[in-house]
Amino acid sequence: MATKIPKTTPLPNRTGGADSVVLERQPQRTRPPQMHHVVLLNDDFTPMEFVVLVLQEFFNKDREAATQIMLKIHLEGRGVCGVFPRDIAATKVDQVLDAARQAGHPLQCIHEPIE
Ligand code: TYC
Repeated sequence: MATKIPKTTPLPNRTGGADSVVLERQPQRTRPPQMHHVVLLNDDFTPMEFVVLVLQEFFNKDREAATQIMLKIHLEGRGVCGVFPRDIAATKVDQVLDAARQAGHPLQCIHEPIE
């Protein structure tokens, strides 16, 4: 009768022994998505009320916060409306520009990577 030779398949969780295997930690390969600011720019023609409505509709601001942001843009030239991954930021920009053009306002909106 043949003698059975025990199988010694190297397993990651074996400890010790000449045929034991040590797995090295792999460096992290995925990075969190780069975030973008969506920024509204001031102009002399878009009504303040329209900007407030845009901030409420597309950036989920309450009326108070929307008014503060609108005034900051009016006084400083630009203001951040929200922070999103790039694709969502691009969609927000499209939504704002579509709404502004439909209403006949020259409002400008951009997105830019943070840092
Ligand atoms: N400056 C505009 C006005 O006086 C108001 C305004 C605010 C326009 C913010 C654009 O992103 C803007 N009617």
